[in-house]
Amino acid sequence: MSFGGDSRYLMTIDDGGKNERSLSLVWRIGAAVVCLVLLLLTVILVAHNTSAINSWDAKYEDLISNLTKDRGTRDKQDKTESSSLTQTRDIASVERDALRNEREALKEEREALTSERNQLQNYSSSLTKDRDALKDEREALKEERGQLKIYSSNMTKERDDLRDERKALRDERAALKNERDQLKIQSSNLTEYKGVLKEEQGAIKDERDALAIERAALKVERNNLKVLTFNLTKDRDTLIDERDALRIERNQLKIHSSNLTKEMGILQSKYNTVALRRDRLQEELNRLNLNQTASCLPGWNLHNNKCYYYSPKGKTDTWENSRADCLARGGDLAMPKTQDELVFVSKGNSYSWIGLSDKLQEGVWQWVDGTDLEDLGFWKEGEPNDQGSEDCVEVSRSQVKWNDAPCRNKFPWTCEAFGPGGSN
Ligand SMILES: [Ca+2]
Ligand SMILES: [Ca+2]
Repeated sequence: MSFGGDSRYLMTIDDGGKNERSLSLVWRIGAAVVCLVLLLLTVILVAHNTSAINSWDAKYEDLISNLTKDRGTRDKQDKTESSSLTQTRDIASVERDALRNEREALKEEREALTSERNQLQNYSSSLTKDRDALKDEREALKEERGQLKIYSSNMTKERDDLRDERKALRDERAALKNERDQLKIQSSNLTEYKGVLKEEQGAIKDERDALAIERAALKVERNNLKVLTFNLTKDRDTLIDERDALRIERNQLKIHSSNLTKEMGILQSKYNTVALRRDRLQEELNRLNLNQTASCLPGWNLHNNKCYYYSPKGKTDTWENSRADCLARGGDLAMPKTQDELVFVSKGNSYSWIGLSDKLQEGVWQWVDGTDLEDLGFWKEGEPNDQGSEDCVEVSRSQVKWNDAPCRNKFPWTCEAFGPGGSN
């Protein structure tokens, strides 16, 4: 079936309506309305064309009538005008032919429109069927709409929930914005603080390096101190041992000192006795000097106003006994304090005890008159050496030098006493 441009469109809709029932109801109704409008317009156009043709026919007949009426009068008036009219008539005839052709064409068109109208009527019948089908579909759609309403209600509720959620999210976003701003401020502060920390870190690194150097130096010092401590510990232990030994020795010396003090008291008493005796003898000697010429007692030898007694040949004794003999003879062991006196004292015997000892205090040499040895004396080379506790002094004739020897040894001895008119 063909209806020109509009007909193809309608056919497309028709075929679509048949094949695709799922198109919307509104679209189908609209298509039906458009088709009806087009049918109405076609009918109106056909009617109008028929009317125009009839009008043209009437006009033409009127014009012929008029021309016929005027032709008699005009033939008489002017042959030239007649020619013009003839031309006009020809033109009118041509126009009439044209109009007739047009009328024929319109007739054909009317027939075509009539045929089209019939086709449209058929199509309308088809559309009526479609409408019924669409009504059924509309009912189905109504039902679907009810379901959609329920769905819409649910969706509305869900939408409200989503709105609430959106509101909550907006609030949360606002809170997050505030938090972000605070974090920005905090970040700025932290950046500044980081700068400060970096500077501080640099300073700490320098300090750490200095401390590392110092620590290395301290380690070396510590090791040195360990060695020193070890040595000092050894020294301390040694000193402790020495101290203990010295304490023992000190205690022994205290006992010895106590004994010596007692002995010194005894000796001091003896000395006082002897001194008293010496004074008496001195007085007697002075008395004798008044009556006699200068001389020593028999057995004594005068030298530089001092009298010396040599022990008899072959007789020997300890230092103490030798001194006791001298004291008994009114003198004491000889005290050769000069080279001249030493020579004189030494020549009496090959060896002789003299009145010098360190019996009271080791190393402190003292004459028997209680005075200390104040000069270097006349010691042999290497003496005094206290070899085997030597506290008493002897001289030899061969060397004319002093030597310390054990007091218990037995030697000859030399005594000394005041000389005539002099003092010891
Ligand atoms: Ca000694
Ligand atoms: Ca000696």
